[in-house]
Amino acid sequence: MSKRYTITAALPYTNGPIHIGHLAGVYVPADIYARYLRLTGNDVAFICGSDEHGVPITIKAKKEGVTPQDIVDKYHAIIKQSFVDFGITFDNYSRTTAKIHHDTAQDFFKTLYDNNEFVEEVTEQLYDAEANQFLADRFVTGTCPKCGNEEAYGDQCESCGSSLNATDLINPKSAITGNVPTLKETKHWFLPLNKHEDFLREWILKGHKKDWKPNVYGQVKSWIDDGLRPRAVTRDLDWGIPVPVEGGEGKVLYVWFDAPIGYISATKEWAAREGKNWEDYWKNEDTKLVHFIGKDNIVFHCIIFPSMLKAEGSYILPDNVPANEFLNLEGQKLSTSKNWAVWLPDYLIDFPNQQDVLRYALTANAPESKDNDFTWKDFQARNNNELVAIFGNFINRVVVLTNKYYGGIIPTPSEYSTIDEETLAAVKAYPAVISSSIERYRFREASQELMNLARLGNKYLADEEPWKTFKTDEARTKTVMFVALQIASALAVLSEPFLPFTSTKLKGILNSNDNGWEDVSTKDILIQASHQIGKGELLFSKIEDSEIQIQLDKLEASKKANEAEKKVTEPQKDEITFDDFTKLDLRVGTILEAEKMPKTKKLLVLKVDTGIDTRTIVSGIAESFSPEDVIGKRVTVLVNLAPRALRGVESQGMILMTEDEGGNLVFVNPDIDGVKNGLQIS
Ligand code: B3M
Ligand code: ZN
Repeated sequence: MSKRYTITAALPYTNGPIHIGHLAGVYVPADIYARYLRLTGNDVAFICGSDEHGVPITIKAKKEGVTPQDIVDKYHAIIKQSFVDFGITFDNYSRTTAKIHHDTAQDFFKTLYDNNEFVEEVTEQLYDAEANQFLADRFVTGTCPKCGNEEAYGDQCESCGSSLNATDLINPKSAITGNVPTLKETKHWFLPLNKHEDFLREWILKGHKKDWKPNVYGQVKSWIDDGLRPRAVTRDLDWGIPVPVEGGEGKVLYVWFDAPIGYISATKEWAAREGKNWEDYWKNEDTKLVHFIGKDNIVFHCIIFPSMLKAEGSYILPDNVPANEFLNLEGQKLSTSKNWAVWLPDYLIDFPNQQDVLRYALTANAPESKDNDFTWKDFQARNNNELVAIFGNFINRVVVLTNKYYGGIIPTPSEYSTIDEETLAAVKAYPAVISSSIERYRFREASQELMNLARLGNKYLADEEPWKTFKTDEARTKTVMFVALQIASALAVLSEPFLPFTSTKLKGILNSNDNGWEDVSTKDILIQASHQIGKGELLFSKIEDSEIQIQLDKLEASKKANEAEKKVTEPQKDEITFDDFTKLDLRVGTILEAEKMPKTKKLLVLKVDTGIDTRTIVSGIAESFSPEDVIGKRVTVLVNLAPRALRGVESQGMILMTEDEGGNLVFVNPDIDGVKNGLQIS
């Protein structure tokens, strides 16, 4: 029986592209769920949009010397397009700078204000006198009072997920100037969460939400048990939605007050476009509201937003909030600021038309109950050992043999054998098996069940060996190929939520697109005898080590850049006199010969023409340069350094070197062509 669903996916901040952590945590599972619900005949509103307010955007704008609007316009377009290219099927992807959102958020605030749902209070807030700026949210960092994380923000600790007031932070520091903030009085409107504690306890803890994932239920329970406090829902900022009441001048709505309302405004925008009634999706008790988010957003979607909806009084509440944990990358936390990420736009360029490979790898390895790690090796293995070797291999054999034996015309089967009956019965069970996993938000499990169906197909062919019986038993071969084509047709349907691009390709190859999800379990025949299928194409191609190495090299370069960035500039050494300096005899020279010092990793033995003489100099550059690299190089030589014996070789001087951003050694080069060796540098 068809039901109505409003599915929301966390609104990404528009201060950078989408990366694999966002995809694994939120957008791929949400898209699998939305596709599945549509496939099974439900009325779905799949809603998202850009979260364009908030401090991170103003910090980035300041850093780049542009306006916040420039930043959000840039990244809204990049993010929106990358979702389309990756096959994330939002019914509407809106943005919170849209007028419909400003109006919706201000109306929402005004309703709560008029109903006295806020506490209006003048309190002392953190202030940075030098920046002339109140410090809230990411404008201030400090130690989390709950878990001791020293990089907690003014509104939230990403380590333990706690929502904080800036004044809770221990040893707060301004993110603008680094100064220690002072306190300054200012008026804000507070949502008294403590007033909603009984409702939240009743709604969530009194058994209603036992079907929420343990990681979500556990976090929410601990917050409620710790006692809820009023939360400021306005800010002294100039980027955001103006507070629409008397005394709100110069103040904006707190980004986490306005952003969740973005789900509502985006639904309104979509409903108006589609001629639907948006209230069916937000105010009808028959509608199931599901929020897909990462674990750092649990408090906002399970405590704050439901309290807002409850206080407003006319909205439904979320049925489930299946938050995922975090995805790490090659054993390290994903980080936008450190460029330690796999960015979706880059992936789409590096792996063209391989969206499904990443969708599958991220789903099969999703951080559904605990943080998990993405490695390029696992990505390669999922592709080569499962998508190519199991799913693709089965389809390829079925299509090639049908074309080879019957010119692509599906043969008429004879009587089924027991194994045929059992195999077809097993196929019919898969829609329910996969549905059960999806409906419990277990997408990893669901994706493996899909792969099991492909395994079933491979086993059937391997056991029945039509390539052998073709010569001896025509009738049997036709039956086996007919059954195998039913399995292929089932895969074309059931793969759609997980591998949408592959499903479309496979339906094209089979020249069949008229089976629905339920048909796989109810129809005896999914694809008819005498039906003409296509020639076929490889659904997946092997990913070579060299392609993975390119990605690993990219990450290595990021790591080096981060190390270089972290590299503090050495403080100046003790002062010397001019006389001291004149003691240094620096000359232009040329490296004539070079060889590795035996049994050492770092040393090259060089023959250097200093213009005075040709001398031996031992230099610790072998890890950055091969001997061939340096022969003929013009160098700066300190020639009057006392000779030193290194591994039995006397080194008579020093070649001047430094390090580049990536931490690689570079020559301090006299970049003056034609300068004779021996000329002094002073
Ligand atoms: N913009 C995403 C984040 O915290 C945040 C989600 C808003 S959903 C209403 O990374
Ligand atoms: Zn914490």
